[in-house]
Amino acid sequence: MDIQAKFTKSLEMMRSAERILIIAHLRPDGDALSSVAALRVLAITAGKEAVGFCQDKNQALFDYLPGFKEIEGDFNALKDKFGIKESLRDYFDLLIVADCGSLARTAISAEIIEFKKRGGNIIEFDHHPRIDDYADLEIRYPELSSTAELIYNFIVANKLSFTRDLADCILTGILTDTGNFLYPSASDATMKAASAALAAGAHYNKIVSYVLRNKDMVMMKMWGLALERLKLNPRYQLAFAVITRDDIRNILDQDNLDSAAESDFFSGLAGFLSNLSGAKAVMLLYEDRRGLVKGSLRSTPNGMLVDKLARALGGGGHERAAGFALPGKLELIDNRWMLVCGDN
Ligand SMILES: [Mn+2]
Repeated sequence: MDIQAKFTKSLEMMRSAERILIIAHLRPDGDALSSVAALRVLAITAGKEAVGFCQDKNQALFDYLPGFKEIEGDFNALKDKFGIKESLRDYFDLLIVADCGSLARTAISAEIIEFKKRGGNIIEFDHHPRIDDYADLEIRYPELSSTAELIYNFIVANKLSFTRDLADCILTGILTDTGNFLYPSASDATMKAASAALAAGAHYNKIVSYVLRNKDMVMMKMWGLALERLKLNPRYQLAFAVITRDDIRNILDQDNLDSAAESDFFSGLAGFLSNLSGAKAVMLLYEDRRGLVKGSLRSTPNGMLVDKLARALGGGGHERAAGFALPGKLELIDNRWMLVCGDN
């Protein structure tokens, strides 16, 4: 199915539903909250009952988004409110999952699988690479900057009215996931979506200041550590930073967090590091919780193209943003970081 057909079909599915639950990832960021807020506005405009949900939503983040207060942040409270005893299917007939990457990041994967078993429909809107395959209609475009940009494309493709409320959502999601247009994920199409949002009256100053301000504490600490570790290899003009499993555990322990959301902390970090002058590319290396060493490569402006290096290491990506994952560990040997590959 091509993209236009997917957008048409998803709108048809929304229109033929009655009660829609819209879910984004736990500990939601600006793109997750904006996606839920925008889809909720679109569903309500289509005459539907629409409920938004993000587990552990922070009440202070992005509170200007339309319907922000109505987005549920606690699954048990949501169940009580809608009298859900056995399954989400007791009340809802359509689920829309946005910006989640994996099913686990919804915080309610078992409930979603149960909903599907009982004949409920699921649409997925996402810009992360696919991890789980469960949606009846999957609209996934990893090349897009943000789920908000994807929803903007949905609005345009279906010729829906792009109101000021929707424009606030779209601009918030784009600015969050591109670090205010600093990361290479911001393409010319991203800029066009953002400028359409401005033309539709999005509150630019307010949104920029929220996006700059609302950095999560754990994310700040990870970024601080990466900046402290940043080194430049003068021979290749390659800057790099190394974060080990122990480092990550230390930071997560201080804030009592499990590691489910840690990929969020690193998304954007390599892009931010690529602002370093004097380097042609940056490489962020970290040990993930499954025993993989992950490498994120970003080209600096006028820098080297990084996709070849990523591919040589078994990964892939674009010329200016690429990555790889290898089983192994990062070890400091004779004051040099080595990637020691495992045999699994
Ligand atoms: Mn996102």
